[in-house]
Amino acid sequence: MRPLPRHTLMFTLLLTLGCDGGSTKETVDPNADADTDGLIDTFEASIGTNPEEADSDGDGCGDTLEVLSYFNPIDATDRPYQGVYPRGPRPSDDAFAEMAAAYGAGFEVGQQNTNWTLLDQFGEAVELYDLFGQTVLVVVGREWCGPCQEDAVALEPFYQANKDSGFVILNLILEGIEDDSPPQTDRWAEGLGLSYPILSDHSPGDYTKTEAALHYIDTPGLSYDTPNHTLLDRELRTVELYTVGAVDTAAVQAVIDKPAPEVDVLMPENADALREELGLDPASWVVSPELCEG
Ligand SMILES: [Ca+2]
Ligand SMILES: [Ca+2]
Ligand SMILES: [Ca+2]
Repeated sequence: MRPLPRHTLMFTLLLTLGCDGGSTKETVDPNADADTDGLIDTFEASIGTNPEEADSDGDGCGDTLEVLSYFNPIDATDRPYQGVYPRGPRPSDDAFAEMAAAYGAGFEVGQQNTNWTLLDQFGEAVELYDLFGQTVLVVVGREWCGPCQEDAVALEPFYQANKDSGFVILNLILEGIEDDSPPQTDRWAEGLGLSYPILSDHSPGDYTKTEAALHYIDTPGLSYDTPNHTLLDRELRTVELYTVGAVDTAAVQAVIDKPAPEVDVLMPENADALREELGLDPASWVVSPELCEG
């Protein structure tokens, strides 16, 4: 064996002398997991969860489940719920900002859509940016509008056939069964047998001032026909804006068939083992809310 160079030897000797004063040394276990939830303390520190609390935000869903299924473990309003829709890894805010800078931020064709949030038929918030990685069809309708009902019903089997491939329909409802009345999204979903997100986007007296629907028309500020459709690709860029009438499902299918973009997210090294323990299907983004308490 080759002898160590002298200066290294000296250094080692000094280091040993310096550290060993005869007292008991504290050993730090790199795999320590104080709350025994499967996420080691150092990983929890890196994602901001409490290493001594298995459910950091107290929303009934363990940190491990939330991390593995792309929910926010330090936000109690964000968790798997009754009407949960598949969710994939979400880019960081910085990554979204970079995409917006590269493609332009807005709603015109080719642009990176700006984020928005609306409540669904279960009263849960659906945020556009949580759907990154999926092909999104925004469908705008009104409860009193017959063609809107027919369109929504016609889209259900297409949604069922493609939702596991990363496709989601966001059905924005502007008005209820009477002109300018608030929509009842649960009534719309149940009455028509729809399983995709139905979002209330009501703006009393002026539907050109809605939260999201007003972005998906070609001439902002003007009235819009329903049903209308806007197609977003898996990076949430507008592919086709405001088409009125029946959906061209072949065009939608072509976008669905494109692969999902890669996203850098922090995952624990033992993610596969933890998924198996929790009964999560690694090939699917769907997570059962029954895995949470309450
Ligand atoms: Ca832990
Ligand atoms: Ca939680
Ligand atoms: Ca949470």
